[in-house]
Amino acid sequence: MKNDVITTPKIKLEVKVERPKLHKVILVNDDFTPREFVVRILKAEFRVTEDQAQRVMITAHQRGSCVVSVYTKDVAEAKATNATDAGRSKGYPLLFTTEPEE
Ligand code: TYC
Repeated sequence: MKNDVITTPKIKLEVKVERPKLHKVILVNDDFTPREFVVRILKAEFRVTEDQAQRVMITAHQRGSCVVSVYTKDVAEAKATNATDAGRSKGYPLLFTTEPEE
């Protein structure tokens, strides 16, 4: 007993928290959806100003697609679906897709 050594266990707990990966919502150009309708949907679903909506719409129109915004996966997918459905309900082929950020 007299030679017993009492040691304190050295246990280090490391907690790693990773930020959830953000997902881009992308507006895809088409030849049929009216420009004003695209702008209206951008403003309603993505809460952007008239100016920002115009710029995103024109960029997609000229380059084929444009990133609208980034959100967590669930929010990005829900917004892309809602915005695409809004076009579909009017008979337009308007399309919003999502993809993870690098
Ligand atoms: N290209 C369409 C037109 O000329 C307008 C448009 C812009 C449609 C962007 C979709 O993602 C889009 N009426």
